[in-house]
Amino acid sequence: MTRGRFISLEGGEGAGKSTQLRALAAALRARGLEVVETREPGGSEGAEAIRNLLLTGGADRWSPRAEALLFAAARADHVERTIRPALDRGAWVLSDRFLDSSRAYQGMGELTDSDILTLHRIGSAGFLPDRTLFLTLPETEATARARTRDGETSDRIGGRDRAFHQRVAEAFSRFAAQEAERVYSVDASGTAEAVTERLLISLHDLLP
Ligand code: Z5A
Repeated sequence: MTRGRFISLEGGEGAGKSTQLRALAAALRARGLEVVETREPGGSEGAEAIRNLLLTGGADRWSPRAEALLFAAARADHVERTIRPALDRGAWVLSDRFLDSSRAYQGMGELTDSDILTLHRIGSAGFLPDRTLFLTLPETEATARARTRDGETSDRIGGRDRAFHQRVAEAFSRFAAQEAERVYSVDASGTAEAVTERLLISLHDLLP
């Protein structure tokens, strides 16, 4: 039995990750692969309960340290209960966000990138995706897409200011530059079909 592949989709709010995750899953299934679609925070029973704690409530509900630990705890459960078992039976796992989101959102303030990687080593034995697809979209376009869907409402973290989201985007770009063997930047502009084609090209060498 060949082990499956683990692919994460990353990017800012409104970039089209959820849309592309569904489209990519359909394209991979059409090639005869078993595909598990999952997300973070969440993706297992325990992690979905933690998601609710993380994304609801006031802006200061959690301290930065408590927030980072909750994301790491949710990820540990997700990896153990959902991702590893699926990979072991040969399935491909597509996750809407994973570790790089914690590095970009929680690892550039009170905590550093190295702190987040340490939490990940403790929580999930440093487990990494086979490939991370970073969807890039100009901020104005991403905001317009998110607004079309949500109006003016956003979750606890999505509601942070523009400068915060700019730093997140810069962090993702840095990961793509520094970890080019794993993190691929993919242009998320244009039609959903065109973006899916680009994503498939970025997975070309991994496809059976
Ligand atoms: N977070 C964190 O801080 N640390 C962590 O470790 C993790 C997460 C794992 C999760 O929010 C929040 O948690 C997130 C980061 C933080 N907060 N922020 N920011 P979420 O899971 O609820 O949502 P999200 O991950 O931020 O994504 P999103 O807002 O759902 O956006 P998306 O998935 O990238 O986009 P979409 O839903 O696919 O598309 C948005 C709209 O655009 C929708 O109406 C689509 O129909 C439309 N769309 C999609 N593609 C196109 C194209 N090509 N053209 C035109 N319109 C399109």
